[in-house]
Amino acid sequence: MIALALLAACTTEVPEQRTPDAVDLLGGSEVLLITPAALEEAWQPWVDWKNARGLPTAMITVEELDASEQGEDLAARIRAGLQRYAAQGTRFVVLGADAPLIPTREVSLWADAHLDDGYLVETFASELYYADLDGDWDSDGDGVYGEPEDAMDLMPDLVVSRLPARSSDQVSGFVDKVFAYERWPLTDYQDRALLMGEWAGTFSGFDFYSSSAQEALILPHLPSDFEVTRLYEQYDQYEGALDNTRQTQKDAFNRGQGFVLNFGHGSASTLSNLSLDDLWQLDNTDRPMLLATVECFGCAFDDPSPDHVACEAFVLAEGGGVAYLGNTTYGIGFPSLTDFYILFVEGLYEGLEDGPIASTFGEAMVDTQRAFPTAETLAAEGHTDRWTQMALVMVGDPTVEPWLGTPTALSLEEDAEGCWKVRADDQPAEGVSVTLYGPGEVQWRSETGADGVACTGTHPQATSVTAWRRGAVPAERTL
Ligand SMILES: [Ca+2]
Ligand SMILES: [Ca+2]
Ligand SMILES: [Ca+2]
Repeated sequence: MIALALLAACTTEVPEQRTPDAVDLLGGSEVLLITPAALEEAWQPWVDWKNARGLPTAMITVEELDASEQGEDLAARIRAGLQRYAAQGTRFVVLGADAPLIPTREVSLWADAHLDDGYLVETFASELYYADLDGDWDSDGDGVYGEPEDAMDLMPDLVVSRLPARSSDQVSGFVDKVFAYERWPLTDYQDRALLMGEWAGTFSGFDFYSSSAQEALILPHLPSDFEVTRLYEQYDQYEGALDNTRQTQKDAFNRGQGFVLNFGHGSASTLSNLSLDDLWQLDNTDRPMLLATVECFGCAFDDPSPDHVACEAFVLAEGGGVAYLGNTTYGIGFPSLTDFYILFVEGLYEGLEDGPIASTFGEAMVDTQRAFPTAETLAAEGHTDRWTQMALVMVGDPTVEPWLGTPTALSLEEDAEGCWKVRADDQPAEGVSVTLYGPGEVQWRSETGADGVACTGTHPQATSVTAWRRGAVPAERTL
């Protein structure tokens, strides 16, 4: 079933002077969730919530795309469907299951990563296949995708993330965690950040520690009022930093953090010093996190072993987080990923190149993928930018909005008939999106003016009204 969320085209009850407030969302959904039919029911509360809070979200099954699209295999048919949806306005895609329930596209690549013992050569899963919709990823038809002689531009056209779930229980647990992040959040942890650093490698005879990059290149971009925990191997060189151990990492994760950035080594079965068991047992259930890392293989979600890999445990555990950005293969920490993450963090908290701050975690990733390489470095065989672009992967919910500080709380009450009054800290709240939703479709969405009032008209079918604004705990009423 495709649950397309479309606004009713007209309504007579909206006072005339209010109609320009209404946001025109006709023409398609902004978010497309692709799921195996077996997980569709578990995903429905997530789809309902995103629509209710004003983000038009549609769901389609893998089986439907398989039957309706053309292509050499299932991955190609899914990509053909994405090209069609993108043309209709879709910006975000969630691949709602683990591989191979939703297949991967394997690419073969080498990179000159300045190793003493040669080049990196790997075949790995690249989710960029679903995000870069231009051209043909195997234009020479030799069955090897993503080669320099194939014809894609390697610039993402969609924000793509995957929830590597294999069961309805895993999807339901994840949806609960998204609700804990953005629907009913505790408000005591959003202004915390965690930076982790360790010995990175030896370059030209010198030992290099990534704490120096965290201190000089990342820390200055974080909001000055954030409470930043710094876990470094060379902690004694930085005032206030702590030793980067399994125990200090566990403690910092269990407290809950708004944002975590790890410049360190990794594997499919570890997240820095934390084992898979540690990840499954994290108890920050009510304080879900956003995490980004340079680690090698931390998100090799296509690993065929029956165990989930580290990034999967992070998003599927009761604790952990709602989004993870990392690598499906080797991560090239220096220079490409360091360049990437300097811009990524700048985009999150200050805005890239004096532009607006990133709206969502997913857009922060894609905006940075568009900014950090050039067309020339992406096209150059063996270039580390090309590798990094194809190895980066996001798991979890790409539409979550990074918290910029402690949330305010919204309140919502009916004003005149068909109009809603929204307050934040007892003051009229401007620029709040007010959405009437249900059953199965958005009935109307409007935005509050300076008086804190938004008029939606009356829609007898609607089952909920939700007030949503970045940085605030949303307010909901059942109708
Ligand atoms: Ca090829
Ligand atoms: Ca492209
Ligand atoms: Ca997997």
